[in-house]
Amino acid sequence: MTKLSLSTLASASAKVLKPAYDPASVEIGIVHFGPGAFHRAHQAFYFDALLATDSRWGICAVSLKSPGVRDALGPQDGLYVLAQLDAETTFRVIGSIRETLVAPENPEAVFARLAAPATRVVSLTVTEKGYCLGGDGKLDLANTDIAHDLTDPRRPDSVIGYIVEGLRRRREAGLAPFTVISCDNLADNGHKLRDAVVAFAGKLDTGLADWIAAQTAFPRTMVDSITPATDDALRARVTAETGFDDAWPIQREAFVQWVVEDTLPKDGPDLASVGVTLTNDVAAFEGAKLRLLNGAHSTLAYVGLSRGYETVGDAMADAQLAGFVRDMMLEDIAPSLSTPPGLDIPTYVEAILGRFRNPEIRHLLAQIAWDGSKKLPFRILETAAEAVAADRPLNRLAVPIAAWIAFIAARAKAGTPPVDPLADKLMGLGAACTGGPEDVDAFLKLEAVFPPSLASDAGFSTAVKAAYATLVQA
Ligand code: CS2
Repeated sequence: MTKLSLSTLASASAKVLKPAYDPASVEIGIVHFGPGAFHRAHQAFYFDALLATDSRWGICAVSLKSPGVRDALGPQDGLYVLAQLDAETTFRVIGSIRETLVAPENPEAVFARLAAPATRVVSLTVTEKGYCLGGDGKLDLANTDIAHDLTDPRRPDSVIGYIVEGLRRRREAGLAPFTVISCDNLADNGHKLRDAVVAFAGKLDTGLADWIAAQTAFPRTMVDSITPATDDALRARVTAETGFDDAWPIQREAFVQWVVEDTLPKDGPDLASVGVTLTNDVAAFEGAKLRLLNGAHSTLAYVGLSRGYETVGDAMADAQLAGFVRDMMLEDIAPSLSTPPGLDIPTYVEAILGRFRNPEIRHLLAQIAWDGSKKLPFRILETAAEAVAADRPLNRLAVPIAAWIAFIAARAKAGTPPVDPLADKLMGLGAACTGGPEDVDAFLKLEAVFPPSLASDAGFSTAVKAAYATLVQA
């Protein structure tokens, strides 16, 4: 079997799509933090397409913690296979990642890239928790990584610390700032990131903070493509179909979407030419996707796991659960949305449900259940808060919240902590659960998750308690 690399690329079987450019001759114009599966399935795919016409947009992929990506992709010259799963699956070698760095091993190499004149864009997929925000959506100065980075800004742990030091060096060198593109599922991701970066910089140097606030664009984005984690079945299939031994192939559904606020620099990457939607109304797209798709996903995850299902497909095969999720989307979430131009919500909802049923995809509910304390606020709680304000019913929206509490309680009882930045705290709360309404009261006190105004709303807590009682009995 052939190890995938630049020198073996030409031997790929004819059905494998290959980069339409010479990966060895591209320039690095993008620094990306968090090169996990989603980045490699999504942004790296778009930049791979763009490189066919503009060689300035190779990616330097920076891992903030683990060397896993560098160790896998380094020996294969950054190449990997992307499987796009549909009735007909396509296999494509992605060549846009031209360098892989592990930040803690060599922060200076990261700073050198950030401060290089050719670097015009810094993008991020660091998940919700990577932004180090508190329950109020602002930079959490008590976060351990942030507290560390403020005392040792030349050896940061957080992505915020890297961005600020990178911008500081550019300012010092008389260079324009880079554009910072958040690609995580956070409501209002660009503004939240800008505010966090400016707040951090302000603690070190107010002149720098002012310069960043005045000169740096942080476009808001919506990203979408269902990307199940790599599993052995994918590895075997990639080997069989492509003939390559690839240390870390990636899979996703064929559907892919990227909506970016139209504030990219004029001579920056021409994302529109590769199918990215540039608009001044990202909020509408983002709200629809985050609340409908991700809200439904988290609901399927927590309710589905409590019913013993393993994958999104299994949960969708439960007609009662699939019907519940559709009703929730159409009746409870849709009224909270400002509709993006040209988007028909019922059609969008059916398309999402169809994607969840894609028989080619095995998407583990356990993967979606990760980091619930950071995901639920954007996916469900903002919708619930708006429902409270507008006096709309809460009974269905309360179900994913109750199911999350029941999920944490079950994990605590089993002694298996959830993957969640609040895991310790959640294990304590879960262990104390008795199955009664006081469990809900205890969880609603978590200010990092539930805004006090929502937690103290009697209608909201009553609805969550009613949903919890039903789940616990079931
Ligand atoms: C999922 C998302 O893991 C999760 O929490 O809801 O990753 C989802 O698959 C993507 O946002 C789809 O674009």
